[in-house]
Amino acid sequence: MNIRNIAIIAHVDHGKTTLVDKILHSTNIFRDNQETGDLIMDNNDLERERGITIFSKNVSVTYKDVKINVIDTPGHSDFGGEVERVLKMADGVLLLVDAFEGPMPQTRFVLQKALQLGLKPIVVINKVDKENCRPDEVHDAVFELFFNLDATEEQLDFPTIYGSSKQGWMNTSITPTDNIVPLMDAILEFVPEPKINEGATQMQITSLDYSAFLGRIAIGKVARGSVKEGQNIVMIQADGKQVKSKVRELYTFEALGKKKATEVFAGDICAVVGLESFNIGDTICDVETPEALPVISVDEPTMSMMFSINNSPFFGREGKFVTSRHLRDRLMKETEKNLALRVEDTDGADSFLVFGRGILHLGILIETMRREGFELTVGNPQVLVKEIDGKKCEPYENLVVDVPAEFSGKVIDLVTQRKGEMTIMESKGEMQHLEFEIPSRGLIGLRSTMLTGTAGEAVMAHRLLEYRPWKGVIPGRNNGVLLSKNTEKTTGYSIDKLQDRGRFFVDPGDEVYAGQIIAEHIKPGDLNVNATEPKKLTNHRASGSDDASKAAPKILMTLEECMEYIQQDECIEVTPKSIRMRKVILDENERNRVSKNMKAEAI
Ligand SMILES: Nc1nc2c(ncn2[C@@H]2O[C@H](COP(=O)(O)OP(=O)(O)OP(=O)(O)O)[C@@H](O)[C@H]2O)c(=O)[nH]1
Ligand SMILES: [Mg+2]
Repeated sequence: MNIRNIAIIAHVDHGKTTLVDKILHSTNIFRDNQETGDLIMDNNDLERERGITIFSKNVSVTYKDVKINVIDTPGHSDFGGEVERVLKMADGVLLLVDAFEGPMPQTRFVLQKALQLGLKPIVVINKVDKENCRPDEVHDAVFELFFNLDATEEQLDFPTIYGSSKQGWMNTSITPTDNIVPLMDAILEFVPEPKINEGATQMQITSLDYSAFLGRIAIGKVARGSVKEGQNIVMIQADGKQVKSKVRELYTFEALGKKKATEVFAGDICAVVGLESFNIGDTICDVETPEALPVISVDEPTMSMMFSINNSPFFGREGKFVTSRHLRDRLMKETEKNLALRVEDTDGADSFLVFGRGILHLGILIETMRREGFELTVGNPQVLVKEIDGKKCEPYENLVVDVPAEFSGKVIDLVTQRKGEMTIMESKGEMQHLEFEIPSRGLIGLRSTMLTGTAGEAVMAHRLLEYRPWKGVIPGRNNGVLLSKNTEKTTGYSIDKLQDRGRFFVDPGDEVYAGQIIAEHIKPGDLNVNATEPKKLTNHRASGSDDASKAAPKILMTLEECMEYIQQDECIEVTPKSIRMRKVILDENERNRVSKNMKAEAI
């Protein structure tokens, strides 16, 4: 059978998953009575809630008797390494670009990877239904990007399709149609058939899947020969070590699922069950002639966070898994499938240092763990500093901000305070397009300040550039916090009294403990407050006013917002039901003593 293998790549939110959904629908893979919601591809709970793709996924459709394996990839930069790996299964890519936003930092990254692999992209200018979109300008910008990334003559001669994945149409011009046929035809025309190499079995594992029944499943494209059910094979690992194993079961991708196969030939993508302890990048080989494919580089972590057991006074109230043993086992298990993650033991038996690719990457792990019933404490995220040529270096990122012109001064101000330097400023429709180079440290906590500073109008994206020399002190959070003096239920009476001191993170009636961060101070400096005072009884009857109702609603912060909010001496208590920010040292006197000592040492 004729095969095409394509990966869909783009910046976050440019419409990849929506397009894959439309491809599935248009090829009629659903039975008439089958219920099909939107974004069937983002099928994991967290993906649905956040509306983003976290894991790349394989599906397959048949169009004009050709089997098309489609790989949907995540667009968020924290998962860029995943895209790079799965591109190894593709013989062509659809590069989606939002017809308004144009190329963004992650567009550049994924395109660069595709070009380096010698793939010839089909450019899809998506979302041309959007008001104010600028498909022609965006097309020019994409061409320029290809050019800047040293595309070959052939790659520069890319075909372009315009359309709206949301409305379900694609065309070779911006004139709407009622189907995606022009795109499907372009795939058949421009994506080369996979190379069919005859010879002994060779297949590199580029991705993995889990099944409660089958265990870990290895996914990759058969590069040479074929893989057979029951075949004895050798896996060659990155360090050259060879491990014998056996293909227990074999599957190819069909529609949204997998179909059992007895033999899969070079060029097709398949899933292998039964391999013990494989790693991404291992080559599955014939036993007689084991030959490895080039090693896949796994992305280095850029950020670390301390994970410890929960030691707050509310320990054990809400979670099932609370011991350091639970925590360690869970983290170690995660490293089996979460490639960019690294876990190190520390001097303390209850704490582990976890390294990841960014706030979202680590945040999703923590969120997954709390849903499984874990309680834990996490510290503030730290970027990884490296010594290069004897110099202390830190990661730098390319930051892109699109904002209405009236706010651009404010944005430049905020970024420069955090040691960012502007490299580009141009207008894009009615928006101002700003680009900066900024230490990753400076980005932590920037999003919320930026949104507050621009009335929620700023759209920002960033992507790792490289390590550069350490840029010196970057100011942390401006405001201090209000800390609870005692462990009790807060009262509407006291919160009401404290309203002009800070903006609260808790509601009247919430239980808090001493040392918990219950509000943001309106000024710099921390304040210990009593938020649990009951209303004084007087001889007068209450006038019917309820103090609780006067308090402003609490500020709701997501886990990742909390991660960006806390400072060095603070941490977050995470349980299945609650996320609380607190001081590492809960006792007020102890805290004061330590901070005095620290100040003394600094002098
Ligand atoms: N107006 C318009 N909106 C679209 C179009 N395609 C997708 N969207 C919307 O854009 C948002 C993101 O779409 P997704 O398909 O999830 O984007 P994605 O590229 O898969 O995003 P990640 O997987 O997170 O990188 C959703 O709200 C879609 O409804 C389009 O053609 N026009
Ligand atoms: Mg997606």
